[in-house]
Amino acid sequence: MNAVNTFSLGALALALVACGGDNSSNELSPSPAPVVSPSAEPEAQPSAEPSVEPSALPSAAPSYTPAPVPSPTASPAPSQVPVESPAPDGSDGFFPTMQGVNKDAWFYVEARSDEFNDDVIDTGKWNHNIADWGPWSWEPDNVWQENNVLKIQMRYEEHNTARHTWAGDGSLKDVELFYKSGILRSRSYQTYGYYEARIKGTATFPGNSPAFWLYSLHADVAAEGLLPDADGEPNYAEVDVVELQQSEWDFDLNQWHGPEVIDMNLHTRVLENNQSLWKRPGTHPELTKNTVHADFDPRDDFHIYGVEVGEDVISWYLDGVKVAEKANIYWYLPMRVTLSLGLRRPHVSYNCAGVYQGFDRCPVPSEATQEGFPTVMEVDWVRVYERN
Ligand SMILES: [Ca+2]
Repeated sequence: MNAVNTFSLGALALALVACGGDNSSNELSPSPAPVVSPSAEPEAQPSAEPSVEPSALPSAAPSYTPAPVPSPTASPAPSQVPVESPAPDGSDGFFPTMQGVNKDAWFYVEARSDEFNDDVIDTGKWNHNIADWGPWSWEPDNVWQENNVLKIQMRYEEHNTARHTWAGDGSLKDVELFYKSGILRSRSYQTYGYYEARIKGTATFPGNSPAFWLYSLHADVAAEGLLPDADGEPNYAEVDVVELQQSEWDFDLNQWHGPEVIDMNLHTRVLENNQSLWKRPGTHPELTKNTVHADFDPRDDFHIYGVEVGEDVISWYLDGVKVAEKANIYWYLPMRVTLSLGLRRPHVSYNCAGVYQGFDRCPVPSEATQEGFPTVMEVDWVRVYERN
């Protein structure tokens, strides 16, 4: 059930991890191939990492190789897209920002939407105090609202944490980490609907990934009576509305992706022969992977990133224009609406050795730097809808 696929390219051994989360399940379950991992809400057990650590944040970082530095020229010229949001102003209600939308078909879901125009986070609606996921260390003070936007910051801060290894004896090790970041997750869940957010990326690239995504918690799946009891049924669902600035490896061009490359992927774990197996972009691209090349640099301006999760089809939108689509085979579980800033190469590796031996992912002390940090992503609003 390993999410790590190893591609050998001559002398280059690039371990491509679909999207970072996969390994998480291992972190709590050191034993080989757990069936359905016993899971707990992260905040319920602060000492433990989530059994199914979602993946959007950690993403497909090719693990450590002599990294060609992404050429600055790869970034397209600043976008010509108007900064002005094409979204409705709210005077007659909010509707999905999609071309040709039928307003009669949708209603706005206040419980999972926010304009972020107040000075404080609505903690009745959102949880921003979530237990750490290994090298992704969440701190509530890295998330705040200011000037009508939500800000999520990643900062350089050396700290130590105790983590269970997932390979070998599963022992608890005290390890040094270098960055702390922030996350905001809805307290309620939804499955089908339209989800969109107006986001500006971080100035720093590469090294971090602003993400807007939906993922299922074990407790919610259980509460809905949707835990799998037959082969082919999922026990985890994740829809990445968008992951920006991931800087993954382009196998066609033999270089790292520039900041204009946007990922809109799916992740799931499906019961097969009594094992819960990952299906992710690295292993199942036809099922889960969308790579979109924008004609703008997401660091320069706000843009609207959206997805419609339908019963048969999942469709992704960029500034109201449909840019990708997948069949919806497994994504029918309840999911939480999430915004976060995840660590990326060169600050995280999937080839862990030395003091980090036994972990599926680990920091890279030789690359740790304060330069470029703190760095901040901004979210003007997040709006969620359901079909009438
Ligand atoms: Ca706002």
